[in-house]
Amino acid sequence: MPQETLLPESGEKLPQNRTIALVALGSNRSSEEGTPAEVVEKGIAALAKYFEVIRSRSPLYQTPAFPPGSGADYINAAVCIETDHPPQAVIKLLHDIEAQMGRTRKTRWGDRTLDLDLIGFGDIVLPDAETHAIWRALPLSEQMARAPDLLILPHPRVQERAFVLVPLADVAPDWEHPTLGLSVTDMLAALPEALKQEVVAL
Ligand code: PH2
Ligand code: MG
Ligand code: MG
Repeated sequence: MPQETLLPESGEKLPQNRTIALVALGSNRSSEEGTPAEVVEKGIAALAKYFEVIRSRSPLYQTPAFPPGSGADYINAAVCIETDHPPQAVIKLLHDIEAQMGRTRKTRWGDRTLDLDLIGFGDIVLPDAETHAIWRALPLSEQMARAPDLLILPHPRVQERAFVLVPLADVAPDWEHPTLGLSVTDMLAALPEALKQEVVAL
């Protein structure tokens, strides 16, 4: 697909409408595109190409698959972007980049070539605070059984995942979760030490 069609309005500069978007990257399967580390680097390069401003990127981290025993170790990273585009357009672009890296979206929670998750988008809460709280409280078994067909922001699991919060703390330590009222630093501090120590910088 020609890049120009992905975000036709990407030439626009609307700094007053700019929002911070936080993107988490993960890969635990080699493909024609390369090893997980190479694919995550390619994913970051693709983000840098398509978005107006990349504020910062984290190093790569090696992390055990969650849930424990569910597969090979992941390579995870995070990127902080400034964008003029609405979250739906950003999600579409993330899916386009995943597809370019050979991801087929057949098995949820299965091994993946490249997973790009939109973790936060400024202080936006989607679809609404009440539905968001329900998703956040969902037990693991139900999370895995029910695929959200709507965009939920912030990502309903961000506060639980060391493999997301450790890289996020490199790029946006002060970003505040709009319904929990906690910064990335706060959420990371609340996680058990043992979980954080499993996230190892390469
Ligand atoms: N992503 C998942 C499921 N499990 N585990 C780790 N360590 N890192 C991930 O990015 C990850 C996972 C679903 O997207
Ligand atoms: Mg994911
Ligand atoms: Mg995903």
